[in-house]
Amino acid sequence: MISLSKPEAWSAALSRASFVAAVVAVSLCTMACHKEPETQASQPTPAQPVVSNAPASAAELDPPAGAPPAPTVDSKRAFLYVKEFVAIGKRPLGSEGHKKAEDYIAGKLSGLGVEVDRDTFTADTAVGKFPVVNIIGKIPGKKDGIIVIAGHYDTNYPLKDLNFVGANDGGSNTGLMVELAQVLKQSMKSGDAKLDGYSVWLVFTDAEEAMKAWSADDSVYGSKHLASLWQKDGTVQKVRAFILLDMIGDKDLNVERETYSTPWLQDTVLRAAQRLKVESHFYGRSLDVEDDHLPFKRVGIPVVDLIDIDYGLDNSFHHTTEDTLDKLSPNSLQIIGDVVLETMRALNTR
Ligand code: 1BN
Ligand code: ZN
Repeated sequence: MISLSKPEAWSAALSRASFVAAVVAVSLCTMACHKEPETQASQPTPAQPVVSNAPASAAELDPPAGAPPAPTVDSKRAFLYVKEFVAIGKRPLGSEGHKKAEDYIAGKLSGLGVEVDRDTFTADTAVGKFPVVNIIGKIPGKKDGIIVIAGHYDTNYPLKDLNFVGANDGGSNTGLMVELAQVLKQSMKSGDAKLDGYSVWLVFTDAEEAMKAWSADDSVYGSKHLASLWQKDGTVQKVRAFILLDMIGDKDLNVERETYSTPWLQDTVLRAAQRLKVESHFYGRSLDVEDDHLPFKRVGIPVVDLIDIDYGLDNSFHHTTEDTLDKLSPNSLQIIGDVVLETMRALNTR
C-alpha cells in the first residue's frame, strides 16, 4: 500500500522507481480481506462510529432479490453539466470564478426544486482570511436517516495565477452531483414529495484544496467546519453513509481502494460495482488519501472516498493546466453515477 498525504510530495514520488514497486504490490483485498487504515501522526485515531449500522454479513451488502432497480444517470447530460461548470474557469477561494461557481451550483439545485442550504464562514488560512461556502442540496426521504454524497468545487489556490480549471479536480464531481440531484428528483413517484429511501444531501464542499502546502491544518477547511457543525447539531447521528467523489471523470477510470474509508461501506460500493459489471474500474490498488472524508470519519460517520489519482501518465495531469475537459469521459461519469445510485439502493434496504 502507498500513502498519499501531500499531493505535491506524491507527484514527485511518482517519478521514482519506488512507485512501480508499490503499484506491483497492489492489494487484492476482497470481501474477506478488511485492512485497517494506517494511522498517521497528523490523523488522530477516529472515534467509534456513532451510527452502528455496519452489516453483520456479506449478504447484507446486497439489496434483497426483487427490490426495485436503481435509476441511472444520463451521462451526456452529466458531461454537459461538467462542461458548463468548467467553462466558468478557475475557482480559487476569494475569486470571481468562485462566486460564479457558487451561483451555478445553487442555481442548478434551486432550478430542480432542491432545497439549498449554505454553511458560510471565514477560514483563517495559511495565506490569510477567506470566505468559505459549503453548499448543501437537501432531498427529503421517507426513511429516517441521511445519505450524503459530497465533493469539492474549489480549485487549487496556489495555482490561482495559471489557467487551472480543475476539469477533473472539482469539475467532474460537481457536474455529476448536479446530475444525481436531477435523477433523484425525477425518481420520485408522481405526487410524492419524498424519496422512497433515506434523505439524500448533496454536499458541495469548499476549500478542500491547500492554500499553501497540503497538511492536516492547511486543507479540507470546509469539511472540517461542516463536520464540527454536524457534531454540535446532532446531524452526525442521522448520517448513515458519506460518499465522497473526487477526480472521477478520467477517461482511464481506476478508483482506488482508499484505506481511510470504512471497510463495510467500501465493500458495499464494490458489490454495487460487481452487480453492474463495472468492478474492473474499482480497487486495483490500495492507498490512503487525506481528503474531505476524514473530518466526517473523525466524528464517527461511515465514509468512503471514491477517488482516482492515476490521472495521466504518473498522475501528470493532477494540479496542472493539463486538467482539462478533453481528458474526461461521459462513460466514467456513467460508471460512478450508477455505482453511487446502486450503492444507495443497497443502503436503503437496510
Ligand atoms: C484531491 C484533489 N486532493 C487534492 N485535490 C487530495 C489529495 C490528497 C490528492 C493527496 C492526492 C493526494
Ligand atoms: Zn486538487
